Amino acid sequence: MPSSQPTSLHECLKSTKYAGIDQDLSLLIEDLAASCISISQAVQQGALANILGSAGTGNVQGETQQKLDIYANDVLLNAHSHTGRLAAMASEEMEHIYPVPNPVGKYLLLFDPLDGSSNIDVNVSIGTIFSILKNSSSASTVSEADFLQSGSRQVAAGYVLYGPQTILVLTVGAGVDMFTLDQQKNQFFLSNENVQIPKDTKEFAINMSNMRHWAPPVVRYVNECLSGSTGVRNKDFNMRWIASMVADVHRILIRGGVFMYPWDQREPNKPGKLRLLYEANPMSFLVEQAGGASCNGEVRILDIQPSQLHERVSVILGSKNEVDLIMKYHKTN
Ligand code: P6P
Repeated sequence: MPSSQPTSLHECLKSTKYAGIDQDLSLLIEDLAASCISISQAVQQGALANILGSAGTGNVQGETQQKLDIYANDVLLNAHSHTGRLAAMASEEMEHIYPVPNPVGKYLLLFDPLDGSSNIDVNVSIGTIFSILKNSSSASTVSEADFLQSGSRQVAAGYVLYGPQTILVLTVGAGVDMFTLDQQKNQFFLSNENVQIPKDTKEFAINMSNMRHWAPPVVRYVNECLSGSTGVRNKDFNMRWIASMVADVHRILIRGGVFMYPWDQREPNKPGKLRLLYEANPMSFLVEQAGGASCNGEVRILDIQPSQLHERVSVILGSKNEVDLIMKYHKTN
C-alpha cells in the first residue's frame, strides 16, 4: 500500500496544475471518469454480463459492432446528455453528430467508446479514447462543421485503459498524468505524474502482416530496425503489436517506442486506418504533452485541418528522435 494516501482525481483537478481549466471542464472530466468506471465494470464482467460477442450490426466505419461497443457508446451518451456542459457529442460508432437535448454547453465531446474491439472476446486490453473541444459556434444549433477543428484546438484529451488495472490518462495541456482506479473505492487516484516519453527507443509497434503494402519510407525504417546491430542502426530492436491503440500508446508513454499505422496501398484513396478526430488527435495531444512527437509521415497530426467527421489519417507517434527520423525518410525517399 502507498505510504501516504494518494491524491484523488477530484483533488488533482482542484490543484494549481489544473487551475487553467474552468469548472465546467473539470466537472466534464469527472463525468468522463465516472462513465468509464461503469464501462470498466462491464468489461470486467464480460461473459457473465452477456456482453461479449457481436451485436450483429455494423457502424459507419464498415466494422462489425461488438455488444460492448454499443454498451460503451450508450453509457457515454446517457451520462453526458443532460449535464449542461456539452453542446454535442461525436462517436466512432455514430455516423452523425449527437446534439444534446439542451445544446447550451461550452464543450464538444468526441470519443471512440471502445478502442480495440477485436480484442474484447480474447481478453486483451481495450480502452475508451476521448477528445474535448470548445464549442466555438455562435449559432443556437451545433453542426458537424463545429467539430472540424485541428487537434491543436483540443482543450483536453485522454483515454481510459481497461487492462490489468483500469488507468485514466489525461492532459489539459499542462503535461500528462495517470490515475489508477481503486476498485474498492470506485475512485481514480494519481499514480504517475508528468509522464515523459524517452526521446530514443529500441521498440517499434506496427502490424507487420501489412509490410508488402507499405510506402518505401516505412519499409526502409522497419527493415533497418529488423537489421538491428548488424545494420545502420547499430542496435537491436524489439517489436510489439497489441492491436489496441490505447494499449500500444500506453506502453510508449511508460517506456518509449514508436507506433505506426501508416498509409498502405490496399486502399490507396484512404490516408490510413485510424480516425483523425477521436483517435489520432487525442493520442497525439497526449504524446506531445509527454515530450514525444506525432505525424502522418509528412506533417504534425495536430496541425491537420479536418474536412470530415470520420476522416482517417496515417499515424506515426512516440519517441521524438525516432519519429523525426521517420519523417526524414518520408522527405528523402
Ligand atoms: P489491425 C483497433 O481496431 C484499431 O482501431 C486500433 O486500436 C489498433 O491499433 C488498430 O485498429 C489495429 O488494426 O489492422 O492491426 O487489426
